Formats: sequence, C-alpha cells, structure tokens
Amino acid sequence: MSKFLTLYTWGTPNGYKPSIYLEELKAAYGTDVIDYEAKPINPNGRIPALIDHKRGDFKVFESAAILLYLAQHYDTEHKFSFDPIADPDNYSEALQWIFFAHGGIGPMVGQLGHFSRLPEKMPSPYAIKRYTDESIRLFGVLEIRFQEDGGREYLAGPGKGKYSIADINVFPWIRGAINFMAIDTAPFPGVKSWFDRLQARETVVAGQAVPPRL
Ligand SMILES: N[C@@H](CCC(=O)N[C@@H](CS)C(=O)NCC(=O)O)C(=O)O
Repeated sequence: MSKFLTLYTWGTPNGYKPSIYLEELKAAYGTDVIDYEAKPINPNGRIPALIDHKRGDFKVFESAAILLYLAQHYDTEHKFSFDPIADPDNYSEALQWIFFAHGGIGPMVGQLGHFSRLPEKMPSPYAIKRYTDESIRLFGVLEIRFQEDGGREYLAGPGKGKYSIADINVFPWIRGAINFMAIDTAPFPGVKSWFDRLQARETVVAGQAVPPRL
C-alpha cells in the first residue's frame, strides 16, 4: 500500500525537522496514523516539502509550517504541541520560539555554515565574525530561557516545559552549530543539557537517519 504522506527532504538542518517530528508521531500514534515515505528530490528545488495524499495531495513548504501542519492534523492529542483554543498561552509561547528560530537562528547559523565552508581563496573574515557573533548571541537567548523558573528542560510549556515542536524546530540548527561550526557550549550549560536530552531520544536519532546526506 502506498504511504499517505510524502516528505521531500535532505540531510540539512531544515531537512531534519520534519523527519524527526514524523518519527515522534509514528512512535506515539502508530503507523495507522502516520505512514510516510521520504524522497530526496523536491520538484521546487528546495527542501523540505510535504505532500499529504490523504488530504487531496495538499502541499506544504517551509520547515516550520510543515511542523505546524503535522501538529494540526496528526498530533490530535497534542503530545508534542499545544491546543490553540484550550491552551492559548502555551500555544503562543511555542509559536514565539518557533518564529525566533525560523527567523533568527536558522538564517544566522545557516550563513555561518555557508561562509565557513568557502574555499580558502575566498576568505570572508567579516562574514564569519558577523555570523559567529550573532549565533553566539542567539545561543545566549536560548540559555536565558533554559535558566528561567529555576531551570527549564524544554522551550515551551508550563513548569520545566513540555517537549514539543518548538524544540524540534530549533534542534537541528543547534546540532549543526555545535557539531560542525565549533560553537563552544561551555557558556551555555542549559542549551547543552537540552541538546543532550533531545539527542538521547531514539526518535530524534531515527529522524536524523531519514534524509539522505550530502
Ligand atoms: N526557510 C526554508 C529554507 C529552505 C531551504 O533553504 N532549504 C535548503 C536546505 S536547508 C535547500 O533546499 N537548498 C537547496 C539549494 O539551495 O539549492 C525552510 O525552513 O524550509
């Protein structure tokens, strides 16, 4: 039987976001609810993109919009999301962290990765300094959040927080910054603990194995 969701993705931070969430949903709800195939080519030339065959081949692009779409239609018990009607404040907080990452961390860490990879004959010290400084500043914003209320475990949700799409949305960028861009985590112990907490989830590891890598 063919799958009812097709995810176009590749082994990049934006590409890992939906595959991690799909693995979470599959583990939580079963393959009757979440059954998907991953393909490496997107006709639009950008990844990620999702086609929902159950809903008239509805198409979704932009990684954060894909997470929100999956939450709306498939995370019906809000295991990894917040109900916008019944739980508006936590829903808003999750949105705030999703937008913060989508508009800030993704572009800044992405540019740092780009300029760090340029050939030696094209040195870009200004760009590397600019995007390193900005990435470190944004890590600092996350650190403030994790130090709130005596130490939070997740970005959104009451108390120490609840693991949600707010975390999944930013995790692959932090992974890239730590593993490939030599951003030192020593000044950011809360971010490091959160990163280790997510990386320890089998589903997060499984989601990272879905997209093909460069
Ligand atoms: N804001 C978009 C960014 C999408 C994007 O730029 N994807 C990159 C990989 S992370 C891509 O497809 N690059 C292909 C190319 O530049 O040719 C999102 O979050 O989905």
